[in-house]
Amino acid sequence: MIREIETTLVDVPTIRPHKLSVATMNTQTLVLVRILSEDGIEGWGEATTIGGLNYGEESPESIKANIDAHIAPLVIGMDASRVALVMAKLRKTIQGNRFAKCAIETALLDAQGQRLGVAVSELLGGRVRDTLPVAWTLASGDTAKDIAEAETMLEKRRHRIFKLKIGARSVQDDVKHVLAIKRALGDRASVRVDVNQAWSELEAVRGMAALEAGGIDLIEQPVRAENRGAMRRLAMRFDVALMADEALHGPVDAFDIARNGGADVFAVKIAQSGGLIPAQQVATVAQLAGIGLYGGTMLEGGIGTAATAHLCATFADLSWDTELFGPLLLTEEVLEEPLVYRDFALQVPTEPGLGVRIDTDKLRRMRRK
Ligand code: MUC
Ligand code: MG
Repeated sequence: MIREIETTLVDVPTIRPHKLSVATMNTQTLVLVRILSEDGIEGWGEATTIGGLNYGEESPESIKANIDAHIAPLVIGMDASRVALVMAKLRKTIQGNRFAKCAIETALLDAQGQRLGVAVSELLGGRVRDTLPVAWTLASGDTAKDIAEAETMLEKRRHRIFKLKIGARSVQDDVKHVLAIKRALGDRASVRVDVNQAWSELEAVRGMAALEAGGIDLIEQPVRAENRGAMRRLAMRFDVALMADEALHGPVDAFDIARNGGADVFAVKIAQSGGLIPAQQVATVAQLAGIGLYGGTMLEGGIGTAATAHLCATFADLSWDTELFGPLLLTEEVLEEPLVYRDFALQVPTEPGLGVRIDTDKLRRMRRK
C-alpha cells in the first residue's frame, strides 16, 4: 500500500551559465519525489524543467504543489505494486501535469523493481544495451569557449557528439557560430543544433540550408511546436535530419507527427511524454514509422537521468544516441554514487529498480527551505 508521498525542491547551481533561446540557466531545480509503501520499500522519482515556466507549462513549484495537493491524496492507500493501475487512475483523473505524473511513475517503478529484484529496464521489457553514447550541449554563448569546452570533452573521452543551443541571436550570427565550431572539430565529432522553437519557417529555411551545407548532422525543433505544417515542409525540403522535441507531448502527438511526416527523429523525453510508459509508446510509434530515436533530457539530475537510461536501454534502434548528461551540468550530486560516464557513454545502472541510491543527509542540507 502507498503510505506516503514526499516532494522536495532542490536548487543546484550549474557548472556555467547554460544559454538557451528561452532562458539562461544558472541553477537547475530538481523536484524529487519519494514514495514510501507499507512493505518498507521506498521509490524515487524526479521532475525538472528549464527556466521556471520558460520551457513548458509546468514549473518546479507547480509540480510540487500539484503532487502534494491533488496527486498524493488520490493514490495514497492504493496498492503500490499495481503500478499500471495507479497510473491509470492518475491519468484518468488528473488533466495535464505530465512532468508530475512522470515523477510519480518513476518512483513507483523504482520501488517495484526493488520489490521484484529487477532493474527498471527489465520491467520495461528488457535491455538490449548496457551503455548509451551521450551528447554534450555547448551553450556558453561564446564560440571560442564552446570550442575549448568541446576539445576538453574529446580529450577526456567524455563526449564526441555536441549539441549547440541557438536561436537567441540572428540566424546569420548563429550560423557563423555553429559553422566555426564544426570547422574546428571536423570529423572528430557530430555537431547538431537545437533552436528551441525560435525560428519562423522562413528563418528555418535559410538557417537549415546553411547548416546542412556546413555538415551539421541534426536540427532540433527549429520552429514553434504547434507549427506542424512547417515541420512537415522542412522535413520534406531538407536532407539534414529534423528532430521534434517540444512538439512531442506523448504518444498521441507522436502518432500525429509520424502520420504527417513531421520529423525524421524523435527526442524521447520521459517527462514531456508524461512518464516512462508513454515515452516507450512514443518510441514504439517512431520505430513503426521508421523515425529515428534520440534519448532526450530535461536536464534532470541522477534520478531522472537513470530513469531515461533504463528506458533507452530497451530501444532496439537508438541511431541518434542520447543527451543524458544532466548530472554533469550540475555542481552537486544527490546520489550516493554518481552515474558512471566512460568512453563517451553512460553506463546504465544494473541494480534493482533505478539502481541508484539517494544521499539523504546531503538532500536534507540541499533542499529548499
Ligand atoms: C532541450 O530543448 O532539448 C536538452 C539539452 C539541453 O542542453 O537542454 C535540454 C532541452
Ligand atoms: Mg530540445
